[in-house]
Amino acid sequence: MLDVQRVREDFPILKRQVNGKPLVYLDNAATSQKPRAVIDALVSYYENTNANIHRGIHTLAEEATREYEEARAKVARFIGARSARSIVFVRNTTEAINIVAWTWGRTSLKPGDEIVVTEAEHHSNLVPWHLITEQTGAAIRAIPITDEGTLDLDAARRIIGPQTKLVAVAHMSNVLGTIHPVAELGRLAHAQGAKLLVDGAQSVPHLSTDVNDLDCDFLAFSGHKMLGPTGVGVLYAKTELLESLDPLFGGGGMIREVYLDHSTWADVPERFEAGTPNIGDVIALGTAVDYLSTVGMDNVRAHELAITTYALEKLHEQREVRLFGPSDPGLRGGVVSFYYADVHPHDVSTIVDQEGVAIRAGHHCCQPLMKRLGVPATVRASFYLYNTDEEVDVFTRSLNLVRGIFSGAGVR
Ligand code: 7TS
Repeated sequence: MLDVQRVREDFPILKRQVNGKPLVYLDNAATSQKPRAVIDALVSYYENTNANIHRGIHTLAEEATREYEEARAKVARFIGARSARSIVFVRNTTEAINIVAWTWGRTSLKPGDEIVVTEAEHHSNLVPWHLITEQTGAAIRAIPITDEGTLDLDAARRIIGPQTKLVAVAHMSNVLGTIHPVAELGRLAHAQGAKLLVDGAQSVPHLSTDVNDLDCDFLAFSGHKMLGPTGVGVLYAKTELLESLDPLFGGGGMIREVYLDHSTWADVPERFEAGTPNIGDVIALGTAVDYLSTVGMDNVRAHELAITTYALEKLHEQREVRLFGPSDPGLRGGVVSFYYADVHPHDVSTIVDQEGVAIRAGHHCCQPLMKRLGVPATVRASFYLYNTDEEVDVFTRSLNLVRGIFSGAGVR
């Protein structure tokens, strides 16, 4: 069991007021808050250890290198990767997927090949494929989303075929909260000789993740959504696959030998980490992973399931709310999206902000999904391990303000 009040003590920002009210932070799908340990790790790195890595042989350089590589090992353990060599540090999920597109995709795709995505993908898992299909002549197909907000698996079985070279899918939707059956999609993909890329931006921070269970070829996620700093993310790939790929960026740190007219590459993962990396943030991401591991990802999941169940109940009580996503909380993570009467989601967000409540309104970088849902945008509340039922109450009560302000506009 998770002691939420104790957890909250670890997050300094949760003590602040917004518009004279205690902050209620329900925008965790956009980015998470940071525990004191992560903030301290950053400060400590710059106060005590700052040096470039993998080059100097002075004490600071060796300490910084050791801490950086320890973070890689921690991340590997966190997702069940057999080898830390499978872990490439990048800026974020977006960069990780782009690297796969421009390394694996550029050399593996040709006209007639297909990349299979879903209707619910974040733009980060669509636009890189648009760019690479323009270059290679491959095509994109999308698995439809049912009215319940789940993946249409029958359609997936029809769509994934011999022409499929990659199935690229988010493990958890950042709008609907749906947890997609990625392992099953992986089995369908692998049966056709295709690869599986999992966009773990929303899942790795919230669900216990084991790359062996998922049997994914690539997994992309962002540190900032899992208590870590911005500016650091992870590309995991099966080691043999990573070894088979050429680098995308060239420069210092990623070479074996350089001549005036050509060069040879370092082993993985260094081959994919050209130039001075984001050392301090990587080390602090290692601290975030320590924090989550100590709390226990099963506890994080259980807490989010309980709070999401409660939030769905409270929102169901409001007639004006049109909820999206599966009605069974067990099928979803801690993300709740809805449309409130005919009030534009941006207005809802602005009004509840007056009560100190931070939520997100918009298309959430999922324009194709918005079209599927038939709305321009949604209101979204997203939870993490430090959120409480009382905060859900503050949020749902603040919706009454929206009703009050818009009562002349058809909202009762
Ligand atoms: N994939 C999914 C499923 C996401 O939810 C996000 C970010 C990304 C990829 C991109 O992550 P980044 O760290 O590279 O930016 N999602 C959101 C969101 O829902 N609100 O703000 C960012």
